[in-house]
Amino acid sequence: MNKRAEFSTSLEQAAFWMPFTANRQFKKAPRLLVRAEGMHYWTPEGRQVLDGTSGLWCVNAGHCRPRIVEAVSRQVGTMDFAPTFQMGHPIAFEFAERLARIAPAGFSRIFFTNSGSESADTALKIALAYHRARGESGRYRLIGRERGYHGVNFGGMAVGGITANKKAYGPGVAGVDHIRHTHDPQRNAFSKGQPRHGAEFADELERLCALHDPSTIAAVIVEPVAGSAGVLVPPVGYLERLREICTRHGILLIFDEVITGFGRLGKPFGSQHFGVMPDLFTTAKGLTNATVPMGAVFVKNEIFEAFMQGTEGIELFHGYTYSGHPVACAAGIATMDVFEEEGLLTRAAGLAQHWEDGLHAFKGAAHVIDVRNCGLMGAIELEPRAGQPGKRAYEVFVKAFEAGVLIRVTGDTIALSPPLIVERAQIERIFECVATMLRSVS
Ligand code: PXG
Ligand code: PLP
Repeated sequence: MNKRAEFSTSLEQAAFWMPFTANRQFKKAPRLLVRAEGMHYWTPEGRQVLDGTSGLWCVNAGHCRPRIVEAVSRQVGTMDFAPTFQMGHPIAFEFAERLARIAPAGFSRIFFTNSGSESADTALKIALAYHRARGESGRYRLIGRERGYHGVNFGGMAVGGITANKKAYGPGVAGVDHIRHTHDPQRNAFSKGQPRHGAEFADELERLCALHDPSTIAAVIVEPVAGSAGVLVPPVGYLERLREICTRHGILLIFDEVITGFGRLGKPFGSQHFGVMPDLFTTAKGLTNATVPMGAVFVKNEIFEAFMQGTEGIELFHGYTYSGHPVACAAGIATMDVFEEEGLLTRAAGLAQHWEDGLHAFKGAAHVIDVRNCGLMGAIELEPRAGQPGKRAYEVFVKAFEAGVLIRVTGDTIALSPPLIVERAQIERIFECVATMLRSVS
């Protein structure tokens, strides 16, 4: 205990190289969390912090849910690990069945990974191998979208479209191109839910088909709602048009549902919310309520079947040591139990209007240049301070944390995504805190 307390006050020489963090800045003035339960975290000093971001968009059922904690403890003491290469354990099969039950019709094949990044790379590899298995190995191009985030591994980074995440790492994967993002503040600022303008941005895919020849394109990957880039909601008709172009040219459409999956938009998956079905979709985060790291790629049955032809042998040369890890599966099954019992995969639908009204009350507030929302995802975009991009929002984040509310900022956008167990009064508290902090920054 003493050791831990000491720890919190002297991090300047800490060994931990922190991810996506200004290490020197953070270690001079650390913000630490040591305990969590339900909607809250606690700091080492015992201060309670309301979680407005589900950790990192992942703790969909709230923190330290006893049922999940117990399932994990039981599994770790029963069988800590067992291989899934040429071996199996029942719990991985059971978890896949559970997932297939809540998946959209026709998606009953599931490949396990350990993160959203691994899910993205896995989905891209399945897409390439699928075409090859069907005699179309000329389909090798992968298309992403500007401002897309598909994790940090080489495949996901390549199709991703956030410049800062790519610029240090060289040319990356060959044969990758991008369509434009859908953000259009001139026409769509302060849209409630899906913006009206911009379905035609999907036509860029048609342009890339003409440029590269569609028979060279394997897959297109997009987030149904772009999360990391600041909650960019697809314009009305946009996803439908992407779907139509992909179908017409035999291109696989991959939805990255790492954030939109597991109830964030008020349906189990974003595809169901928007009524547009991909061919594969990636998940992670909410899959195990983030209790144990895990990801999963959901594959349309026809795609799986294409691999199950010909001579028997390993059909897909791909997998992780921890694909279907028993402790992660135990966490996942217990998570599905909690989701089901509490109706969490659809609970956001009942809160969405209240959420939207509260968020859009920020229109006209100091510094606010746009508000975006979808399900229980929300964004308040601030005017950047001249010559200091991101500074103003970062100050709001620090002050909100000090006042007991955890929010997330990306650039000058405040992103909000509370656990799906959130109560209306807690939603008010989050908005009130943000409003107060907005008034207090220059
Ligand atoms: N795809 C999407 C759509 C994501 O949002 C990943 C893939 C990668 O998942 P892993 O588990 O490898 O991190 C993500 C992750 C943020 C933030 O604040 C978002 C993510 C991760 C960390 C921070 O926007 N998304
Ligand atoms: N590097 C080495 C040397 C390995 O032996 C392995 C797995 O056996 C890996 C990387 C990949 O690790 P993982 O399967 O956990 O992704």
